[in-house]
Amino acid sequence: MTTTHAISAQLVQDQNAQTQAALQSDYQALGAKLARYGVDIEQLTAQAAEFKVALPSWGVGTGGTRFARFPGQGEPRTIFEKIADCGVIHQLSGITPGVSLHIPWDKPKDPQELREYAHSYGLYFDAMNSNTFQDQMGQAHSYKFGSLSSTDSSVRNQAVEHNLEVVELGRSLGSNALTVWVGDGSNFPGQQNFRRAFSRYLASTQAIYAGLPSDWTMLLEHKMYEPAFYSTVIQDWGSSYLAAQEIGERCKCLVDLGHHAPNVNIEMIVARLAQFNKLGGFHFNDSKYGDDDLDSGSINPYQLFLVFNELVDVKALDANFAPFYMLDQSHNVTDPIESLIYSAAEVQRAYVKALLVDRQALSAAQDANDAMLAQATLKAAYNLDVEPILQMARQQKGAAIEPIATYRASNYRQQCAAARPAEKRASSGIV
Ligand code: PSV
Ligand code: MN
Repeated sequence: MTTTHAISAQLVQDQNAQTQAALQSDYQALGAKLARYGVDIEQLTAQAAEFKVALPSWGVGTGGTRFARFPGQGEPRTIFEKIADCGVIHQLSGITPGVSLHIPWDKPKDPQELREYAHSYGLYFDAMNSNTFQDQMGQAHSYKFGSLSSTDSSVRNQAVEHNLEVVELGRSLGSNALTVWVGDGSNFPGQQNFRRAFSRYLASTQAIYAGLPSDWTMLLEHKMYEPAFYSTVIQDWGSSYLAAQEIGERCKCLVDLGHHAPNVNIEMIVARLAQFNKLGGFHFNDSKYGDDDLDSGSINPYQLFLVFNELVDVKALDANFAPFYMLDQSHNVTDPIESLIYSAAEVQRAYVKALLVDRQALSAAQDANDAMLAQATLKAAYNLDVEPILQMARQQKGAAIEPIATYRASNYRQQCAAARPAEKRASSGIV
């Protein structure tokens, strides 16, 4: 099947032609520098080119807060338009072929049609997300007081059924993972019995797991607060780990970088979960205060690098280690397509820098308790500018050397503004 490109391949080529000479010279200079350290730049470029991070379907529309949403122009109105936007992001970045759907937001009438449509853009479906944190029109029971952990068995059954429907749909779309995040929790001390709520959650997730196809993974996403502001049922990685451990081998933990208290050592959580084979996936984003859902790498790129430092370290010991990588961001003031292109590259950058860490030197410094040399070894990799590697990987794939500039030159957003007149929508909300 030939891939549909919303932006003409000729335009990408013409744009690339303008920066090709500069890239060649930067790439050669970096290659020579790396060679002095015994690193082969071609090998790094090949690894950068293989890197993938999935797009959140809900990220291509303008996000909002609980106060307001300020829609952008030409926003996607249907799942097909969202897929077309994801196609553009992948065309220009070259590293986002997976799309993570959220059900019922993205529920298609005809899954086969959607699957083929996505394939035509060179896209496939990554982990499926269920939604039992909102009530939908015509739903029999409300999730106001929780879903999988509700005190009411009819609510719990409805939430389990919904997850099983999402799995069924995901099966027909070619996905192989289910991400479960619930808003269950409490707003007041005493409102909920912690142990009983957790037991009910476990029984419900066990029922979902029992219906999971044998080649699927179930990902449990923890979150410290919001929408519940006193306690949440899967509040932290400890609760998530305990649940995943109870539920079964193919049940793992998903780390959303924004779902922790400020200053928590997330890279250490990553190491802990990976050591016990329970690290299943990521929702990448960045934050300053809470679950801000800001663009990956925009606030603390060093933390992102330290997370990848752990991931690369684990992968060196276990070739089968392959967590699901997804972006989960809310774009309130930027063009979501630009944010997602830029963020995907930031995650890829953190990965490539982590590949550059001299692991032997780090290990030796650690064993010798040489704190200065250990941290300097990490910084030596982090401080290298690997942009030419990312650019070369994109160019080799026919993606854009300068993806944001190429996107702007294409006028894709202006075309969408004309083709997708704004619809009347609620003015607040998370997405
Ligand atoms: C919750 O904050 C979350 O991180 C979950 O992954 C949801 O599925 C997503 O955001 C969108 O609401
Ligand atoms: Mn998330």
